Amino acid sequence: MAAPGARDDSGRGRFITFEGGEGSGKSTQIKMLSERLDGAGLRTMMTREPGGSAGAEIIRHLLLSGMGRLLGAEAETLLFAAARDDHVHAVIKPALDQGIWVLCDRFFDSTRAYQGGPGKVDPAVLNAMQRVTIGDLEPDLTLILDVPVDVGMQRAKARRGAGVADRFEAEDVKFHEGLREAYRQIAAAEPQRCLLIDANAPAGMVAAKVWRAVRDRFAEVDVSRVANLA
Ligand code: Z5A
Repeated sequence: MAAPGARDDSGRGRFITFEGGEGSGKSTQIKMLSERLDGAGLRTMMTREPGGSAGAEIIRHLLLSGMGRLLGAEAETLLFAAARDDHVHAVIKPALDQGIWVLCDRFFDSTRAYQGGPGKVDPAVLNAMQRVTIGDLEPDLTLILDVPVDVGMQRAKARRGAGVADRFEAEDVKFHEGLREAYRQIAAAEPQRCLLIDANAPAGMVAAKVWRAVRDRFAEVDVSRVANLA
């Protein structure tokens, strides 16, 4: 994990994860950050969980269909862990080793928030799975996008249109309130790694906060190369 403002000359890429509830705007912000980092001359890769590798994308399909839920909370959590194991070993670690900055839409904090929060899976089980799947790989920075539940659900509903809600979108307001609280607790417990960002604002304003956080954290980001974006 990077200390604020620290420079890493090892040649390894940085690992930045985005977290938040439904409709918090993670995918939108990852794209905007990726463009800025590319403009600063850094090589970036966008990826997501569950999924991001061939094996994990198959498991994603199962999970979002609701199949995992039928197996029970622990077994569903194991499916997320299996997907993460493949993603970490096949995609994330090799990219970081090549000096690529990996921007990941959800990572282990999603398991902590969804399965450990309203899902009520025992933290000891989550810790054990985390040890097996990611070992000592920790994000250098985790940006948690915070929006009121009704705002997030409204955004997701508008995007979905006439489509059917997936496994997690279909959960009730109480579930999503519990999730928001779980993310707030994660941010409070790990202030060195995590930053809670108020994402209830136009995308451009949120992107400016994200960019500031990334610049403040990583001395390798050369803002002088990014026209109009410093
Ligand atoms: N899950 C889990 O339980 N355990 C785990 O370990 C992991 C995941 C890894 C994956 O869903 C589900 O798996 C997820 C948690 C669970 N469940 N949920 N819900 P997914 O990958 O299909 O979707 P998601 O990760 O939840 O993404 P999302 O919430 O649906 O979207 P988002 O990436 O946060 O937001 P977006 O796509 O950027 O924006 C959503 C819409 O809002 C879109 O139309 C945008 O144009 C609009 N938007 C974005 N930003 C703004 C602002 N600032 N203002 C207004 N409108 C905006």
